[in-house]
Amino acid sequence: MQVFERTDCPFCWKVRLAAAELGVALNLVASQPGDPHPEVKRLSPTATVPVLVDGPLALWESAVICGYLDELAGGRGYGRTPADRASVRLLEAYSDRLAADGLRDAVFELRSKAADERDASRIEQGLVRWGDRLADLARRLGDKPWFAGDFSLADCALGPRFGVAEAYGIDAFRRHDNLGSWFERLKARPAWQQAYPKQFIGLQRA
Ligand SMILES: N[C@@H](CCC(=O)N[C@@H](CS)C(=O)NCC(=O)O)C(=O)O
Repeated sequence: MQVFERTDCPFCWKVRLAAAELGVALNLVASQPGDPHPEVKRLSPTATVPVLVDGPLALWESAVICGYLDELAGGRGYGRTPADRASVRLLEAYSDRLAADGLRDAVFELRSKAADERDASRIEQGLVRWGDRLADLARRLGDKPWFAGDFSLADCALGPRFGVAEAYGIDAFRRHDNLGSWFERLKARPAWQQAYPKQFIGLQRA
């Protein structure tokens, strides 16, 4: 199975982490930011990564890709009961949409501009949104070890958001003890090292 991807993209990172946790081997093909691989343009109507190719099948939404990998691996990654599975899918949607939206502006400024060119108010407003998401996520996690109780693909989805934040020095999540402990537990899993990005755009400037 081939996956066209960008090493720093949190959606791609989620797919790599899920695959590593599920024990599914992927053949990764690099696509460049802003200049997608020709196969990505051909196979994905959104021209976004990740794109998974398995024989005649081409999948271009990370949540659909994770669902496919989970089914290939036996279907336990999203939980056992229909209610568990729906809850994990909701947490994944939360990560893909709300957590992503909370973090995007601050990371964009930090990674693509020199320090003296950054829009401080955009960073500040972005961090306020991210802070609101963190408070909500801390409440959802509560005193559970993992977001859905047992380890699941919800943790694989949320982990890279925190990983990106950490890489760019946005460590506000540590103000919530439970989120900080959850993230350390996640980082201690062997799959985390296997899936970790090779580089982050513009990090030398951050
Ligand atoms: N909903 C999509 C979002 C994917 C997405 O936004 N990918 C970004 C990278 S993080 C992308 O491909 N941007 C265009 C580019 O890098 O050229 C998914 O879950 O797969």
